[in-house]
Amino acid sequence: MLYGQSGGGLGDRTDYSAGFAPVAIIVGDLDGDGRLDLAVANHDGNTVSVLYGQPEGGFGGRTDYDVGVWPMDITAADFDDDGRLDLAVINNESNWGDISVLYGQPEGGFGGRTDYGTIYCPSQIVAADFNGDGRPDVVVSNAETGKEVCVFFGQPGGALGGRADYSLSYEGTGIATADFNADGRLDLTVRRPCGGLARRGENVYTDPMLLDVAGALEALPDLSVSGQSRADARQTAR
Ligand SMILES: [Ca+2]
Ligand SMILES: [Ca+2]
Ligand SMILES: [Ca+2]
Ligand SMILES: [Ca+2]
Repeated sequence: MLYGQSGGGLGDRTDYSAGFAPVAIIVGDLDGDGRLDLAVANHDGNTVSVLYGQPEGGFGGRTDYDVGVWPMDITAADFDDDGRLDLAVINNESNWGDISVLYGQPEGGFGGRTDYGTIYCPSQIVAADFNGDGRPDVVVSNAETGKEVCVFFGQPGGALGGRADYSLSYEGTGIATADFNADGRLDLTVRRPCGGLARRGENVYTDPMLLDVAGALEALPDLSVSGQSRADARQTAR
């Protein structure tokens, strides 16, 4: 951690312990005390480390929670609408890819872990309310063979359901959300790897980076829905 200094710039580094092979980190007030906390996904440790912000500054000792095998990315949202942030972690090697959700507990900490099967080899997870029902949803991209994204819609009570898989025409790994067409509904972008750079081998990309916009999961031209029709998927989304 490098803290901002009053005169500008960043101070000397302070190190905090995480688990084995940390790969992803998020910042949020996980215990609701007004101070920012950290949650770290530890790839080889199969854990998440939570470090709480301290009154005097800095972070306290970590608390580790078990997740699936080879966690890759982490996000936070209040999935069960109890006012406490919950954690969602994608695991690369659990059942060929799953999501572990850990719910914030009234007494502090996280529990009630629930795992959901997702697409093969997931690499990134983002939480956002795609269908505008006030409950956070999640979208997952995958690596290596990543020509698809998977969306789960938040259910009453905090579960993830209504899964819909969307295939892409390219290996898309990086995902981000914003209302790109200003219609009041969140859209989804999937980054095409290598962008304008050519890559040698089987997959050679020479086009500029594509920015595909899905108008509330409806309008992405080269997005197709597997396992259900677009109309069904839109209905699911609502
Ligand atoms: Ca806090
Ligand atoms: Ca919660
Ligand atoms: Ca939602
Ligand atoms: Ca939109």
